Amino acid sequence: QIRLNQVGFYPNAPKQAVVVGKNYENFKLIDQQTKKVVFRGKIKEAIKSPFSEKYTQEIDFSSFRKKGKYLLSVDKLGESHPFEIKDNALSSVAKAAIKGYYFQRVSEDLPEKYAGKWARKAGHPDTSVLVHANAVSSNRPEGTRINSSRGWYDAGDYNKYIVNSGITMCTLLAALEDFPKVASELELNIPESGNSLPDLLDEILVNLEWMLTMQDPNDGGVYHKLTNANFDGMIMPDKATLPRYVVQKNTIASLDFAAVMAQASRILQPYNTELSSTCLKSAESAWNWAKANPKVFYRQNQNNEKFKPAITTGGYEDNNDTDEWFWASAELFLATQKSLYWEGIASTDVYWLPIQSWNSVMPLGAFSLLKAQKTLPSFTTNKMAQIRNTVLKQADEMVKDLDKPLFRTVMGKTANDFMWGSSSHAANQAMFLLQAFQLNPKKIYLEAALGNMDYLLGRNGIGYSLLTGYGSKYPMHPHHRPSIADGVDEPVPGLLSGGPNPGQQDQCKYDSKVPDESFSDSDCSYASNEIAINWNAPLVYLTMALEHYFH
Ligand code: 9MR
Repeated sequence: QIRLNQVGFYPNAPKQAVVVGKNYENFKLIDQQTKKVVFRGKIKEAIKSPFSEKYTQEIDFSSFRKKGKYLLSVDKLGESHPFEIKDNALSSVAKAAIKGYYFQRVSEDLPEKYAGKWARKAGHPDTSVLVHANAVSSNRPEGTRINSSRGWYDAGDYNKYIVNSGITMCTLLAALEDFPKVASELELNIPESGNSLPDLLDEILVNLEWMLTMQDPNDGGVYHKLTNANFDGMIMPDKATLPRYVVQKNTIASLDFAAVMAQASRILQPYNTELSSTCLKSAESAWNWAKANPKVFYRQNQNNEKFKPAITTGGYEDNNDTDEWFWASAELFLATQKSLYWEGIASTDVYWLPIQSWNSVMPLGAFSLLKAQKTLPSFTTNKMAQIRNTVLKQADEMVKDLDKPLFRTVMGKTANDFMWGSSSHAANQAMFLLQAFQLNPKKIYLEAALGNMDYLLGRNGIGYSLLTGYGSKYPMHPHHRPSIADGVDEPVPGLLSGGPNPGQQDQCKYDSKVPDESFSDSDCSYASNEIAINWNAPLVYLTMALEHYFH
């Protein structure tokens, strides 16, 4: 009943825990080794949940800064999970969250040397992928096969989706750009470790290479996904050998691709000029395709009425392309300084920004523009002021009344925070706050971001650390095919579970319908306990940021 970050606290940062219940009065901090009480304090007054009959009370031991291994003890209740106070308190989490991508690699063996007991054979060579009937073009008639090898599996399934790779790659590239020193210090023990590039970049390149193959070289259009017709069973990747297809080129996929490639061309410049210019060319031709083919949306069911075989895997359908135009415009403008790309920014109102997600990418463009604002020409000044004010105004709104929410976190102020992939929402809120912090270093933005990290590692309504392998209690049965089929008890480590989702869009047994508790640690629960590349990415950004600011 004592909910707290089960991994670690930085000596110089806030330290909070939350007790579920009311009427508790005192807490003690106990040194795990000596069993001595090293700190005592009063527990704060109870707060009633807006979602249920639950009460919570806050414990604050921020002023205790001595490094060591501890647990909290609450009179009449018991002890918490153990945790550490130490420097680089979250570097193990940062490494694991990036290494999670290594475990998602397609088309290559994961030998024991890098993968430990989760070693496995390569799955899905993807060297002979069919162009689906809904994706044919004059240069690639039906039956054409293309090489579209490598990349990462999207999630618990074995398909590869451009739209979702979009936000994922952008977020990881931003982490590399914003925290290069942290990146250079994180050694992941992947096959490329020890080459001249940071391991994070090596890992990013695996998926970048794949993404480049998803563009039709003839016209620049980008396929929506590389997929089976139907989801594979719960088998290991090398046993999954059904035919693979690339499906319909469309505007959203092309713009997401254009944005990532433009951003990559900018960030890769100092590392690999040749790849950087390839990326820029690909970005501009994808943009040109989108200009010539506006409002071509991916509609799986409509396609299935006309084309065979029917495709029933993840849809990633998005009806609104305004944000993708904004994002691609921003990245192409930053990469080329061509004023034609500014038009997409100038013509868009940015008086409000959602928290970024796979289908809501305007913030991604805003974040990149803001970072570059000092170098931008004067005609951008008014618009940039608007974007900056919006980010700061919303960050202020997010951190308001932080002593009121149940777990004293930005995450969970409202029931709407608990959607499919709610963990990524918590991490993305934190990333949003960190952009505000970079604009105006108000402590509260950074501390609120840390609060959401604590949420992810255990200070939450379910008492789980949501990262597999990290903390004392974490999901043991994520909806993740290799974790299910590999015969190893422990799930593949470093994967962020989706988290509480009262939508419960699967057929699993849940113990609660309450928004912040609606979670099922069972592998059938793709709606609350799947993992996904776009969920790990903001966790990577967040942990790298915290390592940067608190070390
Ligand atoms: O993350 C996606 C979530 O926002 C959607 O509500 C959900 C249903 O369409 O799909 C999620 O994405 C899944 C994708 O379609 C297929 N691979 C697994 C993804 C995570 O569950």
